[in-house]
Amino acid sequence: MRLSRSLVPTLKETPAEAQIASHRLMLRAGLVRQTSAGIYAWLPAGWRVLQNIARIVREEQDAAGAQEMLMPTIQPADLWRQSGRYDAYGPEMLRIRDRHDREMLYGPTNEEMITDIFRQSVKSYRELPQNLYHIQWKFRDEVRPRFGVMRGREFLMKDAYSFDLDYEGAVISYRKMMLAYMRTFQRLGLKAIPMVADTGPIGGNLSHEFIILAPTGESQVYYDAAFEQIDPASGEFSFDSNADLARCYERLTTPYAATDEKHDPVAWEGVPDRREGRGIEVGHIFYFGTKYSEPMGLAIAGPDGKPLVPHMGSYGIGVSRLVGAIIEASHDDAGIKWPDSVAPWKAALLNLKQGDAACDAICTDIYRRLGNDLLYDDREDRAGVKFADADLMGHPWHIVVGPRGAANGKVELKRRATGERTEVSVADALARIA
Ligand code: 5CA
Repeated sequence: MRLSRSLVPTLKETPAEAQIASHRLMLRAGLVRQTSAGIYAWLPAGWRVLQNIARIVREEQDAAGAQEMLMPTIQPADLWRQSGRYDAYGPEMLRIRDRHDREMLYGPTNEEMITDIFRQSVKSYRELPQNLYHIQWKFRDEVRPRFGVMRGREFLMKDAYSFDLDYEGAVISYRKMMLAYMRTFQRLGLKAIPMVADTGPIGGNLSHEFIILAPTGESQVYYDAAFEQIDPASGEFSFDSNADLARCYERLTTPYAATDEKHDPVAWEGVPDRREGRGIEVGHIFYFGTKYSEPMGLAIAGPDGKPLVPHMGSYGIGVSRLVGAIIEASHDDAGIKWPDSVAPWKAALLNLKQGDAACDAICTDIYRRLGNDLLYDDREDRAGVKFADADLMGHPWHIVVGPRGAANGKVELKRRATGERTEVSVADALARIA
């Protein structure tokens, strides 16, 4: 993309309303603009990041055997009356009436809707287990929306729903999701810790939150330092058999049991190197058995011909919250440092002398080769402005083209994460970025 033709409205000044780094940087780097309290428009750069995160989430859900679908944002109140949650949910639910005076709502989550779809379509135990997910906007009328997209009112969530024949099956589905989550967060450049959690309005009796460490986090967490050595992409972790999954679960949850103060006491004996920190919740998984299937009348034919009520779980990832969380975990005074996997563009191309024949020729050549992966800063601005904006926007690589180097066919390549700079040929620069 050419920056001179793009809506990437960067700000020099720090917006007064933003209290934490990610919120400030998301506004300053032109990723989002607030349109109402807790509701944001995603501008081109922010939307690219959001889509990159969603793609990684999707790939890991698919790898764990979940099926993607799409449910609507607007739901009938009637479904929530059947589960008994319509009144219980309270003022966080945005309730709407249509022109026929029918009660509707903007979905805060989809347990009822997926249970309804499942009960219409699935008749036999032979069709289980299944896990269905979608990546869809949610609305929760939070009392105090704050920290930008971290606690919004409208936000993007990946929510998955598993259906199993019994408790044992449901535990396997739960463990698969736990491993898929660990892999997802690792690919996003984050270290996530599974923490035993309250189930709140979703219900059930087995639940973990996934917390990433950041000083501005809302939860206090304690964890074993050994947790930092875990690599969920290594051969030690696999979905291949139930025994593998049991071992992974064990390894991810004990003796590294990380928790907040609410859940002490915890068995910390034998944990030699206990750490504590603040954390941001980026995901939450629940097993809740027949809490929705039972009252909503979801029953299928079991192996013995008798009706069987499936055991369910649900699994959420805060896709839009992750944009803020990644920035909290990865920035400096100059701006964002995007991990390669989610950056809006792989590289920025800084033409320091627009109109210089050699500079323009090299830039045109690089732009032609990298195209959509590149943000070409072709504005008529001073070099200092271009440097500052590239650091603020946090592109993993900066290709700097100035008249002195260009005359010899050289460019300067900067790695944003480390600040390292080298003078290289165009071919070498392209090879390193690839
Ligand atoms: N039905 C379950 C699992 S699908 C559920 O809704 N779980 S949840 O309430 O914990 O939400 C899942 C994830 O969505 C959270 O871990 C969090 O990362 C994200 N989330 C929740 N509320 C907000 C919000 N107000 N703004 C941004 N993200 C949010």
